Amino acid sequence: MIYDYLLNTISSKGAAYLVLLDPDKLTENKLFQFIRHCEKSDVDGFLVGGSLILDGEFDNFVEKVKEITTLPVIIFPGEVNQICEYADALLYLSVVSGRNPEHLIGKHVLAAPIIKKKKVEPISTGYMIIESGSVTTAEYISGSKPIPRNKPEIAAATALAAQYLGMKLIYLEAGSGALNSVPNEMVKAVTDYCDVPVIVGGGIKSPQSAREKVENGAKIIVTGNFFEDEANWNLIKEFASAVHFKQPIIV
Ligand code: 1GP
Repeated sequence: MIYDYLLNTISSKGAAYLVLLDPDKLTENKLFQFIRHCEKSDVDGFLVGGSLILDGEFDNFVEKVKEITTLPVIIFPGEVNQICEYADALLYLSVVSGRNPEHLIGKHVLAAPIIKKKKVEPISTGYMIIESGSVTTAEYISGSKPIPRNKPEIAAATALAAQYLGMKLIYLEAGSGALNSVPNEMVKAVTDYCDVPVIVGGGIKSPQSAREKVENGAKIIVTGNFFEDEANWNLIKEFASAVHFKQPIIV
């Protein structure tokens, strides 16, 4: 089970590091090289998906990723059509920061029979969109208001509600390519207040910033955009080391 794999990784390395693969931006050749780079750099797994994918070949993309790597591939779905049998698991996201019923139950009803048929492990996740300086794709597409970034108490109460509803992960999302990542104080407020592992992603652009999230209690860090620029690939290892605070840094 991928959920257990994540818990074990958190317990052995301190926190887990996942890289988001964007089907729209990675050509086949680049995908192969990038995944090899991530494997060598101690990345713990991949997320695939997003709020808006222009390329319709989602299933093919996931299949290709699985052919290249033995690391877990987890769907991070933006829509019901992003469910396929090649993935190991899927974040079964509820946008608990918003009040749009489609993203609280509507899409789930449509997705559930497909998930069962395709035998993908669903991991129930309370998805919280946090204001990050400008309107993000996640916010726009989900048709919901983000949590104000200066209101850590709202974030903490929302996360606890998600935990009490039985969700197994909380995802604090600033949005892909966000100007500002989720504030450290908010990460701390949420992780102090609830017991389920907290993922932090969106706008994390340095190993230092990743480390700060982990120091404030985040258990899984996600980066995506930063590695769109190939010149940044040599920093993947530094990101992984910053996240894996229980492991000695090997240069
Ligand atoms: C988006 O949290 C992820 O859902 C990653 O965001 O692309 O900004 O790293 P970035």
